[in-house]
Amino acid sequence: MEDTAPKRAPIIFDGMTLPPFKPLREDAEKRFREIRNLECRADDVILATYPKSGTHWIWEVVCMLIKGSTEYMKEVKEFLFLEAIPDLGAIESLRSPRPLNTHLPYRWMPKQHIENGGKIIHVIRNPKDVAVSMYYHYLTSGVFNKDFTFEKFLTNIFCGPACAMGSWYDYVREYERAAEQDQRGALFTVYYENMKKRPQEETKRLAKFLNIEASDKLIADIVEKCSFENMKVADKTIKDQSYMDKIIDVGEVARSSQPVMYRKGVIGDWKNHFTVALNEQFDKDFQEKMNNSNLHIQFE
Ligand code: PPS
Repeated sequence: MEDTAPKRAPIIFDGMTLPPFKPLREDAEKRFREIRNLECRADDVILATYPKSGTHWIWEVVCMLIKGSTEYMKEVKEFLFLEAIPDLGAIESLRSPRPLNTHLPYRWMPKQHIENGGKIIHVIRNPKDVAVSMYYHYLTSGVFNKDFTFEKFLTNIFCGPACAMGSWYDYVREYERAAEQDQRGALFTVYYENMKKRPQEETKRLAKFLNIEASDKLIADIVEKCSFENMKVADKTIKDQSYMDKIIDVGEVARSSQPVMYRKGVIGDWKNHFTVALNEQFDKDFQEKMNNSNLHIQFE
């Protein structure tokens, strides 16, 4: 059964359009300030991602590394998603280290976490695949009508303030600057594409960054458990999806038979959606905006 979600006004704050989680719907500025002023522990780990960059994937990997076990978290990733947690004070009762996650830009990251030199993992995915993934997310959750084309999305929404969390460029460049200024090695960058191509090696790098001793067997088992196919099944069979009803109003998202989160999980699906003209225009824009960037964005 498919339905179309009733249209509600977008939530806009600090030049960004925000996902419709209840705390943001109620008072976005209040939640942003609560996050900025969050009481942090020295060993908190914060996963920071632009939407559709592989947050669910890397969060599960990080959780398994922290636990030293390949058991899936029963909780959905949103259970520790700073923007969505109904009462942020609830995380005080959690055991350390806490694998928190957020889509907030660096300027809104918890001050205390930064002062502590607390660990931040920033996941980057190439913006063409992010755009495709986000387009389908909006389409399946009823934000767009079925006749809203990818071309319209790319030209009118993606990379502007109407896009979730604003422009991809602003987001990744802000984290890039923070990483360049980070003297303590607290900000770690993971590329979605590297994780796809060399999951073993990248998972080992993550373990090292987290100061976790992990055997090759544990790393291999985590890679297997966190493959796209296995996570897609776990999402349906293991995760407590009822939590989503606590953090998002039923009327905000449409029901759909299409998967919103575990759609394809590949590199390069953009090739099936960009026309030659769209691609040329995108590449031109990309060159200009990433002109002096040292990020290694991989489109295939
Ligand atoms: S969200 O809504 O912003 O939290 O989404 P996010 O989790 O950041 O990104 C969703 C995309 O990540 C893909 N995904 C994976 N790819 C590879 N391996 C694994 N295990 C995996 N898990 C999730 C997911 O399929 C979404 O990408 P698309 O291209 O839409 O399939």
